[in-house]
Amino acid sequence: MGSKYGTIIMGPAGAGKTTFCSALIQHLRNNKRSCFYINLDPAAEEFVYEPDIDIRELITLEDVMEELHLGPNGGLIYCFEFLLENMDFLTEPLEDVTEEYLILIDMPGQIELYTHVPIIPNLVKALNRGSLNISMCAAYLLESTFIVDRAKFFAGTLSAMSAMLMLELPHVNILSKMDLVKGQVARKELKKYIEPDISLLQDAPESGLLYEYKEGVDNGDPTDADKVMSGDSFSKLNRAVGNLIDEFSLVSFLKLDAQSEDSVGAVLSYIDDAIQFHEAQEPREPGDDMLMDDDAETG
Ligand SMILES: Nc1nc2c(ncn2[C@@H]2O[C@H](COP(=O)(O)OP(=O)(O)O)[C@@H](O)[C@H]2O)c(=O)[nH]1
Ligand SMILES: [Mg+2]
Repeated sequence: MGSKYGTIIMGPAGAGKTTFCSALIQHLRNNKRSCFYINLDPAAEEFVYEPDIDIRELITLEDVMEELHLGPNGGLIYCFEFLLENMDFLTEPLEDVTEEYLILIDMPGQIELYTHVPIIPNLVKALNRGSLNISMCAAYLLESTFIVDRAKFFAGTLSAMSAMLMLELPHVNILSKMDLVKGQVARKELKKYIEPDISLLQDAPESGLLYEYKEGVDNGDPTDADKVMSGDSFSKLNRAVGNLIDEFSLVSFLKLDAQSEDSVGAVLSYIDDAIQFHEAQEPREPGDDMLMDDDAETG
């Protein structure tokens, strides 16, 4: 059983990770809970709440790209390899963080980091080693506007699943920016995305998953494309992907609107459950925070 608690917040660029962190910090403050905020995005720009640890004080993507002539993806991988070689930067300040804190780790969005290289698993292992022993869960954000494009949504779901399998941590999937699709998607339709329904991949004429000839653009050779996109093998592939997601029925989503206190609180309660945060807290009486009155019974 760990004595420190945290969550690592992942997902593609622009999914709303940093906004979610800010909303969580605000919510934790409102509920008199402590938080330890770590930024691991070496290209991050601005923060509403100053991070307690900031990778940019160790290394920035800008410097790496300039000095090593690397592109943004290679540069990011370099930053993380550098962090892994200098883990004291992260682990030393964490030694003093106590069990009442929720440690939030705000990650960059490059998808390669989650699906291709074992950098995040190594990072997570380093945070679990020895005296740190952080009980951690992964929160994977996907933005809800993806559901207008089913292919995009399922690609996102697969990347969430890939992160889930690589990390072997309790995992919470989150559909962010729900305010943007509110009123645009029927509840019944939305449910198919919250618990991904493979029929979405099968009867999807408007989804871009079936080939459609468009006037006035270069469609390539329509007979070839037709064969591939509406052919047997393409729908077989779709079915196989759908079944894969279905079999790992672990992929379902919580809905998040970062502007809504209730919504943030609801997602937080799933995270708390996943890391068993409340079980570990000292049992408290309602008056514990007040100074002990001389007359009070101390039992
Ligand atoms: N409408 C809406 N916009 C959001 C929400 N969360 C984030 N955003 C916007 O999405 C953009 C990217 O958010 P950010 O938190 O920086 O994403 P990150 O790259 O995953 O850290 C910003 O312009 C945010 O203001 C939300 O719940 N609703
Ligand atoms: Mg961010």
